[in-house]
Amino acid sequence: MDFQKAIFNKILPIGLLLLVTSSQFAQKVIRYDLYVKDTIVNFTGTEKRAIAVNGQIPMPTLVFTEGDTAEIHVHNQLKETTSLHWHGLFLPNKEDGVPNLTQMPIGPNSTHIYRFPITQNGTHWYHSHSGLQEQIGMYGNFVMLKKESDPTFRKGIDDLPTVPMVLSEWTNLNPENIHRMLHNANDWAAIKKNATQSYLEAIKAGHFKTKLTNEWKRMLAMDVSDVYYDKILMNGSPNTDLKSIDDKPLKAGDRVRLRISNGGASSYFWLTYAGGKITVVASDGNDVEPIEVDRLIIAVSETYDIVVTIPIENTAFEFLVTTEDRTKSASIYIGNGIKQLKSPQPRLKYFEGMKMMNDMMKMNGDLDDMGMQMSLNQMDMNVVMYPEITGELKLKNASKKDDMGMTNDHPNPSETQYNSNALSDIVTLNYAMLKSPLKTKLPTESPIKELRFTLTGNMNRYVWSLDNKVVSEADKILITKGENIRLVLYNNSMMRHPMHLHGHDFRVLNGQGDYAPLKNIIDIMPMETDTLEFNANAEGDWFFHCHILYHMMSGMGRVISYENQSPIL
Ligand SMILES: [Cu+2]
Repeated sequence: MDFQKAIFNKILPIGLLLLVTSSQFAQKVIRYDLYVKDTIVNFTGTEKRAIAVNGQIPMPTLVFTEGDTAEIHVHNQLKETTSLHWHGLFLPNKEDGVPNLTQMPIGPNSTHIYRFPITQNGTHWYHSHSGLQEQIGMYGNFVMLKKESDPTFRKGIDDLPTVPMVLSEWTNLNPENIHRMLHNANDWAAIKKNATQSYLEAIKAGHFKTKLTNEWKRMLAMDVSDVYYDKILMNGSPNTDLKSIDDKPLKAGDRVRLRISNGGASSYFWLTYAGGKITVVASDGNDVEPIEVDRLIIAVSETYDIVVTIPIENTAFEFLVTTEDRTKSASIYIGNGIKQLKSPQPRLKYFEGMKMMNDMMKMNGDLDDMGMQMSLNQMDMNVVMYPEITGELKLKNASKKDDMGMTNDHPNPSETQYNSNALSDIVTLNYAMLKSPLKTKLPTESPIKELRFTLTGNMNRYVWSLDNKVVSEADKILITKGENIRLVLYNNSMMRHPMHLHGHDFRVLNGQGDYAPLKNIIDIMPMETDTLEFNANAEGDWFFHCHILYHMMSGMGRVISYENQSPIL
């Protein structure tokens, strides 16, 4: 009795305190109603079917503050089922929005309510997880604001004028046809992009032998992306002016924070700015120590928060978004006055890339083990194709040495040969440069479970998988609550893959020790190995998959499932 009384006395004041605080900072329920409906768009002079939410593409930006409760009513006015996934969010598994895994699909003419507490802050996004709907409009930004009272609130960053921005692509082709054509190994996309490596072009460019070798290895024309797109969109438009934020005109000296999500289905984008350096302040919704770069690539489904400055008066500076294959771009002009353009990213030198791929491939089409550990996007094999980087010359010199039969101290390509930061004055962001401002160490007392996956695939048949199995052929990956999971991912395919884990952030082991950055997407280039860690702290069935839409639809993923949990469906 005395014991209970003691507790009661102790609890009482705390209870009163809670009462006071809850009246001061009442938990707000923020409700959004989203109407998902067929629409007709015209981005290219041709009318095409798309899906709009509340009449717009992209879907509306949803804004919350950490501590709110989100209540999102999804009204499906399509003739087909739909779903919405809240990318990068920590939430109860049943709210995760993966049809037939965490919920039943939302049927036509029905409403589904998602309700979950907002327990984090940062730039995230949301999209349909049903079929190929993401390709035709179902993507939008999802912003969770940090409270000013938050000890991690960064003055000069978290209080800057801010613009949410979702990048995407538009194709006039029906995505179902794209998917079919990719499986038919038709090189229509390359033809349209004028990047086809025909014999004639090969001879002209003096690379006939390279082309022949390629054919012999049964390689298709090499390409850095799968799909041809008609337009690149920033917040739904290829060209926009940003003259003011919250009705305040932008002027010289102003710093602007862009919350950028890559909502594209299969495109990577280079980000460059005509007004100088780009300061990266967050990735995948997690703060990083500010870092200045000249350019960065944003992988499919990643988010970056960046800060740019308007350096001089009466000028609008181009912020340029260019597809990785450099065939298309979109721009936003930041500021007021004469437009200062960013020089376009020069066209890729495909033959240089093809020749290099040849050198790296064995006769059976597998990649050669280059005898060095590649990871974290530090060595970009595409560097030989970037005219703006001086890499080509050094590579030529290296191979000349070999041709002359001279002893080579470094039989394998050296790190510098593919490191754009070592080869030029341009600073390119890579994952090793990201550092969390806070320690991200996992609980030390937890047991470690290591899971290894090889990213596998075949460009000719367009089959993408993990360990040569697609998700439907593979068992769920069982983990136990409380364990520390270490994921070691090796990419043994010819394409890069942005791997995404639902419901958790992982630490990227990138040499920053206790300050390893937290992300929920890791882009893995060919031949790279990356190691990720997370604490298993959220029960449920969580999808782990490549976020290139057509790779995911081909089966490149797994379900990571907590043991001994009660089934959801
Ligand atoms: Cu992929």
